[in-house]
Amino acid sequence: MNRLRAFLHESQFEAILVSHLPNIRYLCGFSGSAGLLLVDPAAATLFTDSRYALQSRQEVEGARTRICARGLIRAAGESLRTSRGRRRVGFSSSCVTVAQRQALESAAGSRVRWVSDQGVVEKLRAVKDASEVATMRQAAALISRVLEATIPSIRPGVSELEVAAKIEFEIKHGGGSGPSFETIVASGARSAWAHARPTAKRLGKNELVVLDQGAILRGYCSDMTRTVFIGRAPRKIRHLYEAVSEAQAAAKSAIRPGARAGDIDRAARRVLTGKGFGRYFTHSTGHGLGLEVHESPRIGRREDTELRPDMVLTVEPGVYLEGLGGIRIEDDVLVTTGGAEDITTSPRNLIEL
Ligand SMILES: [Mn+2]
Repeated sequence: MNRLRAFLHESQFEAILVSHLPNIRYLCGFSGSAGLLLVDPAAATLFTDSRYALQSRQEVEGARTRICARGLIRAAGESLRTSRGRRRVGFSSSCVTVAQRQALESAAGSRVRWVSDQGVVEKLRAVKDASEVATMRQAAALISRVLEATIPSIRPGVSELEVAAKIEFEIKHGGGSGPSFETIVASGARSAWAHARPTAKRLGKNELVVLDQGAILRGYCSDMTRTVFIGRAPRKIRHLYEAVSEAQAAAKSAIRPGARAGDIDRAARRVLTGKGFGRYFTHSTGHGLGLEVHESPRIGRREDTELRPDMVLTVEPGVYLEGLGGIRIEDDVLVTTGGAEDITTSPRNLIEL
């Protein structure tokens, strides 16, 4: 909140209306599903509804709470009405719909000028504090244990959905509040779909299986992918796996404070391109991780965000060949003063089952 107020001052905003729920949680601790947080230099007000009267009393710090009976946008907007002068108020242009913007304008009146907040809270969130880093280490350790507990259930005849159910059971059994995204279990030719949903398809012998899973622990996400082979992997699969593994190692060793996000992506891409597999690497190398499973910074080709200590990123190159299948290896990495540290710990070699 203090860092946000410094931004208000520098950017000459009189207030900022925070509407993205993870940003609200980050700033004042509120984890409910309906809220708007108005922050000005002197005070902060959380607008929520009666379902959250008790919860907000327990969770909210650094803001007062207003329980609204007739709509949060209306209450927040009306609180900004002013009879003289103009007020410059920041809002999140990437999270507010056209209809919400119109409702805000009509509640706040024509003297309020709505200006994009430039994603300021997302930028603040990219660098984690010590307690966030500690929680993220635990979320990463949890998903590593979940995979270990799941490996024995990965065998021919078991469906992708059954494996996904086992993963999600283990997440909650291990103390996580749930998966941080829809668990991916994709086998055989389906593993070439980078973002496949698990289906009733049964795992078969001599198939690749991509397992991409994440846990939420006390609000913070982990995200880890491993690829296994059911049977003894043929030479071509081993060769592809080694290439992805080398690309991942190259990306990790490019991570250091001051490096640009695009440098990390290019390090991974260079390895795969050098081996002739560049065109099968169809997504970016990774993304920031925290209260959301995808957050700032993106680790893509054209991203120039400078990496800083205590950012947490995924590093997840992959190759996807139609008919043959896909291979992806993903870890969560903490940017340190000297480079990068893996916080997901499952073995990275090709597991043959
Ligand atoms: Mn990921």
